[in-house]
Amino acid sequence: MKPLFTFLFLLITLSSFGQQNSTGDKYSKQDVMIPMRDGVKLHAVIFTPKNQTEKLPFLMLRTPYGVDKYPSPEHMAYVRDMAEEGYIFVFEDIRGRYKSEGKYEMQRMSRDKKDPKSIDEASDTYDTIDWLLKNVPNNNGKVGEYGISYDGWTTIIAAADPHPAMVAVSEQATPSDMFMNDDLHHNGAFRLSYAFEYAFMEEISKTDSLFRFGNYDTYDWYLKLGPLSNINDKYVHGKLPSWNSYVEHPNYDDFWKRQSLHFRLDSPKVAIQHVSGWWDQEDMVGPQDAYKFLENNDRHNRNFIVIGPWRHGGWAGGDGSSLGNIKFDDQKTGVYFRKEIQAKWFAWYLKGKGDGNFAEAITFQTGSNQWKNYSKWPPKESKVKNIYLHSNGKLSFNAPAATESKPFDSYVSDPAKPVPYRERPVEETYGPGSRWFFWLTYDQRFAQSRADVLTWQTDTLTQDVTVTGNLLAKIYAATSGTDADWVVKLIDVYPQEYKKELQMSGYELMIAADVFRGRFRKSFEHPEPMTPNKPELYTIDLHGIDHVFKKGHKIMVQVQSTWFPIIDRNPQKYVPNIFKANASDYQKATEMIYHSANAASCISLPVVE
Ligand code: PG9
Repeated sequence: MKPLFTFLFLLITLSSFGQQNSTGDKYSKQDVMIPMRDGVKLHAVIFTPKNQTEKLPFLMLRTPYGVDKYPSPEHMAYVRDMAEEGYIFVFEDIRGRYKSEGKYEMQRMSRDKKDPKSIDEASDTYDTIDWLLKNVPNNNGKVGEYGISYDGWTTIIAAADPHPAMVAVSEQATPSDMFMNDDLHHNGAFRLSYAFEYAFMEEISKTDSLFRFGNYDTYDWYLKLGPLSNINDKYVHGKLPSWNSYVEHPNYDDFWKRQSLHFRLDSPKVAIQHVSGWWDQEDMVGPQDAYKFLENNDRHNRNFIVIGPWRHGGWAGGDGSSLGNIKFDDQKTGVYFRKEIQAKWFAWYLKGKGDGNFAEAITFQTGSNQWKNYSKWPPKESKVKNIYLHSNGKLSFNAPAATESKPFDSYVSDPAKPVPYRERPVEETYGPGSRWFFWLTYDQRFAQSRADVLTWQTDTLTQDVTVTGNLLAKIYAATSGTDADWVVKLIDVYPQEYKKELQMSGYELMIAADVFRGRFRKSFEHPEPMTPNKPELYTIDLHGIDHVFKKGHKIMVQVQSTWFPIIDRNPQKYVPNIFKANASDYQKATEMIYHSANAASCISLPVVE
């Protein structure tokens, strides 16, 4: 185990911490221990402006990642604009983490409201707010909360059951359902490297600690690991409660449902802004889902969404004019978000400043590289058009005819040689030199050259194709085994000679991608073996995009059956619980992807014409 000195995402997104210089700081810092209803005390740091001239609202962030490292707010890019405006900033260690007392539970379940001593993140937030209102002088009685990822989740959980003083929140990159999407699984396929490394980081001690792989390329480590049972047998010996839960809950049972936002949100009780990144490698779907759940009951028009061209938390630091290799025509999307969206949101709701005029949905449309406002997300204007797979690697808006030359293409998927999810070396997720943060933007040519990855592409586009809204992949597939994973990627292929930026010529940029674990095709609660060689339809949610495939580019689809080690290897032989599979259960299989007239695989694209 080694301490996490460097690479946790917070340290990156908040990297403009600058030097702490308490005498030069504009805010005074106070360390407090705040009592909760069950007697446990939580640690918080409070920053108050040194030259406070009026009563101010609180802006609060609650985190498992340790608040002692937070400098005076005007030194943090993430909140600098708001620090200039003037708030009382509160950063709190959640229960059981860093200097807070009590027991940590990852994504704690809702409390039993009949028991007055029972607690959860909402009650801890409530008790904190109660204490702040009474103990911090010169507050205006209003509270806002914000935060990214886990801190976004603590925000939305508090907003679902709010203290009356809470008026507005900005949940950013919250996970919504850890079995269906986000950090731990996608459509039931287990996010092995993330789930293991994160559980270790959070649960082996009270402070963040990285697992010591002793192997820079963790692809090798995970492959040599063999069956998943070796995690407990050889390395952590039952010490990680979350890992033990993954093993005990391989299907979509009550454990996952009770944790999911779907089951915890009803209507927006305070003004709520959801913030998401198109290339968020951890919790891309959470805010889109949370917006959707609340939108059904948004009677007071309090539910808003912002989606930009960002990695996980990328809006919190840096100027946001590029992401990995992708440039956005000099548009400083991060600066724009922080100044024009986030700061204005809280200024209006907490201080009554500004015009309170917020578009329901704000997206940064990629490809055209423009900010867009919509009155709903996804907007109604788009019309669904299917783009179909054909023989000979062709992709087109025409459905396959009965004369299609062959009904399917196939490949052999070998669990002993899985397709890496990004080019090796696959560094530790949060380890030194990690390229995890940008992997969704990496060039997919490395995968295209493998025999176990199938590729289809259109002719060169003669006009722009604008796709705005939610995508579905509808893939007819069969396996010679009794279980299989289907990974589907929608890719924007840059021109082979891209004069605008020569080094991007031929670049294959993933615009959307996801995985589906075949055993769950009929039910996520009750998996079933697949029938060998029987083609069946798999409908895979590829989520929202707002992207223009430009004239001169091509649209590509890639399909493969491994994405390792972000997704664990499917043994390809059905076993009741993959966490308990034996080494001998992992078997090669032939996978068939259909493109015939009566099994026409396609991606449904919401096209704007
Ligand atoms: N993606 C992280 C996480 C959030 C919630 C639960 C588990 C992990 C994070 O960045 O905080």
